[in-house]
Amino acid sequence: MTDLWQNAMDHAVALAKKAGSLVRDAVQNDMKVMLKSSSVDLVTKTDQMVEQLIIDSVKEKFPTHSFIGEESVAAGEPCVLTDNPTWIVDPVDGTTNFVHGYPFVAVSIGFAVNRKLEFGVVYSCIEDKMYTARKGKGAFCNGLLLNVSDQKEISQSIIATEFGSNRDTEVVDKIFSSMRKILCLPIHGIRGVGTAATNMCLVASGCVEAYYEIGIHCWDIAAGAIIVTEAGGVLMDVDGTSLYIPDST
Ligand code: LIP
Repeated sequence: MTDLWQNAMDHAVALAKKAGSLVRDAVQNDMKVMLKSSSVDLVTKTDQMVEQLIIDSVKEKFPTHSFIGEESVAAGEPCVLTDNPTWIVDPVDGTTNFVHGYPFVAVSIGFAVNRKLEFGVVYSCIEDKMYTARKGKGAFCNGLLLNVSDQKEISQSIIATEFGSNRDTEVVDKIFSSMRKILCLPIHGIRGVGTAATNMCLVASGCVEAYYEIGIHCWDIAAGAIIVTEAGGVLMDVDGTSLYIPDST
């Protein structure tokens, strides 16, 4: 049986590579930093240009497909996941890192059909690490098979999280109180590379036992989600129920 979506996945990998090289070239040069929801929620011309490049290419090759992109939604496009084949894209995941030249920036491309993820591509473009996963066919980093950690003891674990872009003191207090509770379990350590997609790929790689973040969006996690599950991991909402990507739109 021909793999219906392999052609789309191959195109996603090629797009991620092309977008990643544009991001690498622009790091620290694209200093036209704009603000979104707060003074620390940054966006640049590169975010917008990369997303438009991906949209134009997808529209040309797959004209009937739908698109959810971080910057399109920020510009007022609807963020609704339907049964239609849908590309869920964060063009520059880790924009703050990008602006500062902090070397973890990812192009994240998820793809869903009938609201189920079919493949995910996360290109950590400064590291030149291409993470990919196709439903039922495993997860890979530069072609090498990925498996999540087999560590069963949280006290022997590293947990990843991020601080997000909300600086309301009550939100910050909640973030730190959660981190304090987890750190004092105890655990070996808390890490975060500044991009949700890359944090999820580190879980899939087995070097981080878990990643959590409150207030994340579907474009941040769609590609990473299938990379984690294809590496043997699980997705969970804060109440312990399984995470359903459309709920995070
Ligand atoms: C980022 C996420 C990160 C979160 C940041 C930001 P962006 O995505 O990857 O996990 O903590 O606030 O949302 O905005 O760089 O694409």
